[in-house]
Amino acid sequence: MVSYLTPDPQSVKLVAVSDIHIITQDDDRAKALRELLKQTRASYRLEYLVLLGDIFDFYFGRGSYFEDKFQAIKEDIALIAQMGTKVIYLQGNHEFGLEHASWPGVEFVTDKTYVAKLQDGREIALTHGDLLFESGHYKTYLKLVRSQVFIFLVSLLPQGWLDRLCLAVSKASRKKNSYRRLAHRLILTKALLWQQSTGCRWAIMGHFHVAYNYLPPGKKTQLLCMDEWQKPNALLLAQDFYRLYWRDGKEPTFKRLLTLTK
Ligand SMILES: [Mn+2]
Repeated sequence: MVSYLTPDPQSVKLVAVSDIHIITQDDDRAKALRELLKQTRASYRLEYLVLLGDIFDFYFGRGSYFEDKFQAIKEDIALIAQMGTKVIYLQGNHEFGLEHASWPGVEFVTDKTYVAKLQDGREIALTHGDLLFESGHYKTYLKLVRSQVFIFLVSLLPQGWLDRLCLAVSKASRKKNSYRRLAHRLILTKALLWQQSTGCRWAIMGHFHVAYNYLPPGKKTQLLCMDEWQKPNALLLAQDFYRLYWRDGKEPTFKRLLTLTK
């Protein structure tokens, strides 16, 4: 069941975005995000703004290079935080050292899970998604790139050079990934296990670029995944969940999702 009714702006409590993979703050995706932030500021009084990881194609949180590079976006987000909205930024697999980042009004989270607690009692578990698949190799890799020694050493490198290198690596790995078929059943099984461990009836993840809305039969839980950003989009939580899609200069479209009722 899909409905294109716009949610009542006053009922919108949470907006989430992820996997935008912004390269520079002037690229089309950055412009689309800034437009969304502007519209959000004008229309909603949110309890939560969730940046669910991989907002940038590469971001390193130690030092000021990347903070300066994305200054305009940082300022747009600060304006929303100033309105009393809790801004949560979960680290994705293209982002490193976010425990060192400090943006005004933003809480950076490098743990696997964050639970957003709405005033009406609803609790929503959030995860980027890459950590659902912690194979032996990936665990070893994470241990290395997240160690403080490694982060310190990387901070000594010329940051412009590091930026260009990591963007090139990311581009190459995307090319490879476009041939990879996603094992949807496996992803949902892993995600469901994670969600059960949080005890939350609602959960949102990113990373897989597939618009799942999983209501497992016989269970009173709902699991959502953020859609691919080829079409700029966000997930809204009002009474129900909505996906918001927009294109430059056009009215946004809302798609109401089949939702688990309270
Ligand atoms: Mn990711």
